[in-house]
Amino acid sequence: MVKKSRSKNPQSEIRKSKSLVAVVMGSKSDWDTMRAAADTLEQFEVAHESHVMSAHRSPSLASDFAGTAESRGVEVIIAAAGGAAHLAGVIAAHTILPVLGVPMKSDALNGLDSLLSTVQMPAGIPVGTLAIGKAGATNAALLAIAILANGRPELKKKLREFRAQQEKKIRETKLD
Ligand code: RP5
Repeated sequence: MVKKSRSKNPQSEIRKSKSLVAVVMGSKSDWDTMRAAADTLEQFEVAHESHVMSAHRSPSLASDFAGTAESRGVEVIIAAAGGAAHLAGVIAAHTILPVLGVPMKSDALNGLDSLLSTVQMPAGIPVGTLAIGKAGATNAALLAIAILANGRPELKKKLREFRAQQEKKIRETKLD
């Protein structure tokens, strides 16, 4: 396990001791990038957990994890991998939870291999694929939060505030 993160406020439903979002990645080498997803979830105080598991190197760990995630209270899974990036697809094959895939930037093909491996799922087993690298990691977390926000007004409010802050920054940007 890379990191287990819990929320600070026990009052709220989204901050129960259970993780609502699981972030999984094929290798510890993905963590530098995937930290952006965990940090974003932390910023929104969404209970989450992060683990390393591989579709190729530890296939039974990946399938066991995905097969039990729903019963443990997880509502969205973010899965990141690079190269022949099958992790998100394998996870999605073992659960009906929404799975968001993040292609890692690879040495050989700059992440194009990861992108195509993650995005080109056959009809019937969906993986919502985000951008390559850190932007994808951040956006996977934001999308997970948007999914959770359906039925959680306090999260919806935070998302609106986040968007408003972004817009304010752009509006206030001055060039030399
Ligand atoms: C994938 O292979 C991982 O997701 C990682 O992006 C890539 C390289 O892994 P390491 O060789 O760095 O462990 O499974």
